[in-house]
Amino acid sequence: MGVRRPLAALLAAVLGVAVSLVSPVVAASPAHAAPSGDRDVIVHLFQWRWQSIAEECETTLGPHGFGAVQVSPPQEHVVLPGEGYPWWQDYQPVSYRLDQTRRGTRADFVDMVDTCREAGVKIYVDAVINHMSGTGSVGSGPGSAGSAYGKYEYPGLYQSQDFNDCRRDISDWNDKWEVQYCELVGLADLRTSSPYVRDRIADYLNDLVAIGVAGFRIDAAKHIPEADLQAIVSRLDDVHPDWGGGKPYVFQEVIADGTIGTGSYTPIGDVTEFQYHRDISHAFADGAISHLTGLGGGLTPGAEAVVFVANHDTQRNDPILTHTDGARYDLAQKFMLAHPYGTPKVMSSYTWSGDDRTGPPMSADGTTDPTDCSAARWVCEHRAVAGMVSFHNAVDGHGIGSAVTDGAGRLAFARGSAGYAAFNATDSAWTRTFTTGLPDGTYCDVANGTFVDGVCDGPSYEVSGGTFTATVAADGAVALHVGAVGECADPAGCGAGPPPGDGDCPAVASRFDATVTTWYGQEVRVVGSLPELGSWNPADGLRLHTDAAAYPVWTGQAALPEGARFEYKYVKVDPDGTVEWENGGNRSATADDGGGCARTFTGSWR
Ligand code: LAG
Ligand code: CA
Repeated sequence: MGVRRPLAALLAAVLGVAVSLVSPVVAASPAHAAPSGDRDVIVHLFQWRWQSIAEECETTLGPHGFGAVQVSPPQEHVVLPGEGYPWWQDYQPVSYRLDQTRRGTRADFVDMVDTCREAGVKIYVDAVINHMSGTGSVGSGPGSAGSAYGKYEYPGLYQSQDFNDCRRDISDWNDKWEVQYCELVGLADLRTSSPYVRDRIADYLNDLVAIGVAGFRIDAAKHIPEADLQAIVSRLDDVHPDWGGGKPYVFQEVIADGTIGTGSYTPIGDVTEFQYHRDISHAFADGAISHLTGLGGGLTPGAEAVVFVANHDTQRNDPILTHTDGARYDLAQKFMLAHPYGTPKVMSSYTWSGDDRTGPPMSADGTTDPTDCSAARWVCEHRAVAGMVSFHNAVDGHGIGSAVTDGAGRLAFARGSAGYAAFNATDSAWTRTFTTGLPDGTYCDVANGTFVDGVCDGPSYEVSGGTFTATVAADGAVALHVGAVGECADPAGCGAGPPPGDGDCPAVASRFDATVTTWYGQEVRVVGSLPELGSWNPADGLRLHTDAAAYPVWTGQAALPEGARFEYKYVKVDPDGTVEWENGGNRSATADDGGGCARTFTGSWR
């Protein structure tokens, strides 16, 4: 970090904000549509209303450096009151109108795309293009926007000839033809080999591109013959100039098996890597993460893989590690953001109990409620990992450097000289000194806080000689990077950093022993970020004293709140009030008692 100047420090103390000489990490829009480089992190705001997504882009996603939102399918869908308006209504299209879904109107959708773009966040649409509706509890219209329909009959759009002839469920999943030409859970399977069908799908997707949508998740991609999907993607228009033009970003949902692998689809675009999901989830669930520096080895090349800990299907059908696992799950999502393999997709869930058809919080007519992250059912777990998005962006291009592990549930590694992260998937704290490639300085811990516009709201650590010592909490992490250099803006509110003390001291009797050579009449003070140290105002700093026997050691004492993290410097004050600050960066420390509610801080003038 740049040396924090007293004036800046004073302003920071007065205004309650950090004044940093380092520019914020929020990057400009990338010059290309494909998510490479910084700002490629996707968050799936599963089932969120368009207006709620717009607000989240402005308040949270943009400022924290998220790259894109995967939104739930925006096309008109079946409405199934008899099944309690399940979430999966969306996956049964009845037209490509955006006019009215349970998440809002076309105007709401357009406003969301604009608002998010202004916040630097792309919208990726979940494109359901393999099929239309099934028979279900309601086999015919109207759909959410009022369109009449029946299975294989969607007036003005598709008729019977636009569907494949198999017209029964896929039964033999080892038969590639069946997987691609028969029906996935009874859903009318589009004849995507037909130019007419390809054009209709492309019209829908290009309507979205014209609105400003920057990419697509291709639902059930494995069930669309590769050549058909290629032909559809080749019809796509270029994205909004703010995203640099070029083709939309495409990532395809391919659950690879022995019959169809991801490699069949990578010539078309990126693919979801489900084996990564299984590997990372089992590792964190089992507390066996020591080998994860190699995560992704042997899988789809990372540059073509979209990776995730859980998605909306796996959290229901085949849960390994989900939001119900709390801190351990958050830890896995943080790890995903720290590790270089793949394009990370962070999940954001709502809860349900019992029936996994349960839709999101909704009104009586099945319309989705606005998201309220403080309400019971919206989990909003993406917010718990927001700081790690800045880590992901800052360390881009740096591979995994030196790593340390306990051989079981603890692993820490460098990302070159740009970052360092430690993970503890055990039930007890992990204290050790880590050797990093980071330049010396004070770093914001973005695993436990965030760093936005130069303001750190988490703990901070001093890297000195390339090393720092930390206590990584049970199921916790610590992550430092060169884009988040600075100490906590408000030490009292920054939560736990290094050992915060055991809470048994009303205050820690903190003694400062400073070795400072002075001329007669000068005095020495300790000036720092706590009120007891003058809140960076030398006039209010802690006065030190010396005598003939002790000189040049100056000593003073202050009662500091136990666990308080603070920074400070020595100053010399002349009889006329002139202040001389010592050189170099701020000293940083924690008022943790080594027992006995007392602590001595020692140093020499620089
Ligand atoms: C997907 N990826 O390939 C989605 O990620 C997944 O969530 C979708 O299934 C699936 N493909 C089809 O787009 C979801 C539910 C299914 C649901 C389906 C259609 O997981 O359970 O099927 O959406 O709404 C439901 C019933 C079935 C019924 C079908 C047709 O569960 O029993 O046969 O509707 O009526
Ligand atoms: Ca198909």
